[in-house]
Amino acid sequence: MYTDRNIPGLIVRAQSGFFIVQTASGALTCQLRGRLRQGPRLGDLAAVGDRVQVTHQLDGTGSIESIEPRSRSLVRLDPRPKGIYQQVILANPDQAVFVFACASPAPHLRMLDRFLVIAEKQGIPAVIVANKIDLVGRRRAEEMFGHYTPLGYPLLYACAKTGQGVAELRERLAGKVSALSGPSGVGKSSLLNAVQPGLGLAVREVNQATHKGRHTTNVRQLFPLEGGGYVADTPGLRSLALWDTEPQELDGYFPEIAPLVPHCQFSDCTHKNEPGCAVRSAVEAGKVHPQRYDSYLRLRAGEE
Ligand SMILES: Nc1nc2c(ncn2[C@@H]2O[C@H](COP(=O)(O)OP(=O)(O)OP(=O)(O)O)[C@@H](O)[C@H]2O)c(=O)[nH]1
Ligand SMILES: [Mg+2]
Ligand SMILES: [Zn+2]
Repeated sequence: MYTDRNIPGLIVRAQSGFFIVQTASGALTCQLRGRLRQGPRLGDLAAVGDRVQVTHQLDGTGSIESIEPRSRSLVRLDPRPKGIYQQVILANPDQAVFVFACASPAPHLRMLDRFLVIAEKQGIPAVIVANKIDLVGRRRAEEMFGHYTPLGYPLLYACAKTGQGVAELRERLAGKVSALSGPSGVGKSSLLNAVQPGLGLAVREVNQATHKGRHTTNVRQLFPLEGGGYVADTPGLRSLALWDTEPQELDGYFPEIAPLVPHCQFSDCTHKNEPGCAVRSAVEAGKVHPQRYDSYLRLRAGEE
């Protein structure tokens, strides 16, 4: 039915300039209104997760007339000839679920720490999933990931093969817009298929496991969940953006470090070598995990 009224919708899929917008009366394939596309830009104008206003066109497609400002977003920086392009992985996420495997591939916890800092900076609540516990056992998994629980991040131990932790993940996702992120091959798609068998997401074949760095999941898409809400199965976020972050600002993005900083002897303490550093004392006393402290120092030094 043709109307020239603006109707609200949610972008659930984006590919090559075409957007699928979910509205109360169904899904509509849309393009951006021409005037929105004008001018130079160094970031996605519209992305999955954006709330938009669309109009119906006579040919049965839709046109995106306006895009609501984003409350927050997961962004990947993509260096291009004209500058660094901000690629929006997911706009307006309610939460980020960071999936890592206990083994195969071995957990890259410095990457997890980096993701957590990005989530803190963007104000996105984070959940951690330790998948493939069948490969190491629960005890070993807890040795690897257990220190994240006291930091306030919900931590789920899961196995997409046996279904362990899947019900809890399903509950965590219900009613929210979530991004599932993590390195390639950790089992993000497998877990989502277990959460909702109808999804049928592509999972890497065992004999393709040697194709390192190649992602099985590529399209940016939000999948509706039976329990309400949506989930995006995003490709691994190796280069998730952490830009414009001042070194001191990092203090606030480590929940266990932030409350210690006022107790350092020097107000400009870098928590490295200064006398009277409350952060170092806490590391020495076993109250701050040495790996987290190491991640902190590396991020502070501007390392990837
Ligand atoms: N042993 C074991 N293997 C798993 C588990 N979950 C997933 N796998 C296997 O791990 C491999 C990668 O799984 P995917 O679900 O494709 O991983 P992904 O995180 O979606 O990977 P990308 O899409 O490339 O980012 C597949 O061979 C899965 O069968 C698990 O809990 N235990
Ligand atoms: Mg995948
Ligand atoms: Zn200090």
